Amino acid sequence: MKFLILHGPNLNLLGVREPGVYGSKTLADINSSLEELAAVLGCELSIFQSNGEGALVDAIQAAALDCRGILINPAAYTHTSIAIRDALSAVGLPCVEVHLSNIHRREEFRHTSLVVPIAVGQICGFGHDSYLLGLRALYNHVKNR
Ligand code: CA2
Repeated sequence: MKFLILHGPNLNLLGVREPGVYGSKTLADINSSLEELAAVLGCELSIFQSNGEGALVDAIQAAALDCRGILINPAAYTHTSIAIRDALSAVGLPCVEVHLSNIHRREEFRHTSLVVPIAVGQICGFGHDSYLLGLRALYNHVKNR
């Protein structure tokens, strides 16, 4: 069972810039924790980060070939991207949206997600644990359906 892990724009800067907002863990640290959890669960991951909307759409489309679900932190595209939402909707794979921060207690423009209406669910506010909780939730959802 393989899952696509997608990180959106600027998440490559995690741990490098603004550690006060998003924590000191790097994206590589988060990816290692996800790989460790995947080994425990017995699933495989394909991990991709891009700052480009089109590249994220391409990765979502390609996931239809060999993945059973998508774990995505669309970052700022959460609040703006109809293209990412349409791609997720088109491939029809179960999708879990995650965020490091609690987007609902931040600026009003972060309260809306264009992705969550077509996702299985959303996990936010737990720092890098949001990703681990999200992977467990996605795995359980796919296994039990
Ligand atoms: O809390 C999250 O995970 C977000 O998806 C992070 C996005 C933000 O636009 C969303 O509203 C919530 C921003 C990611 C930017 O990451 C940075 C990391 C280090 C330094 C600067 C930006």
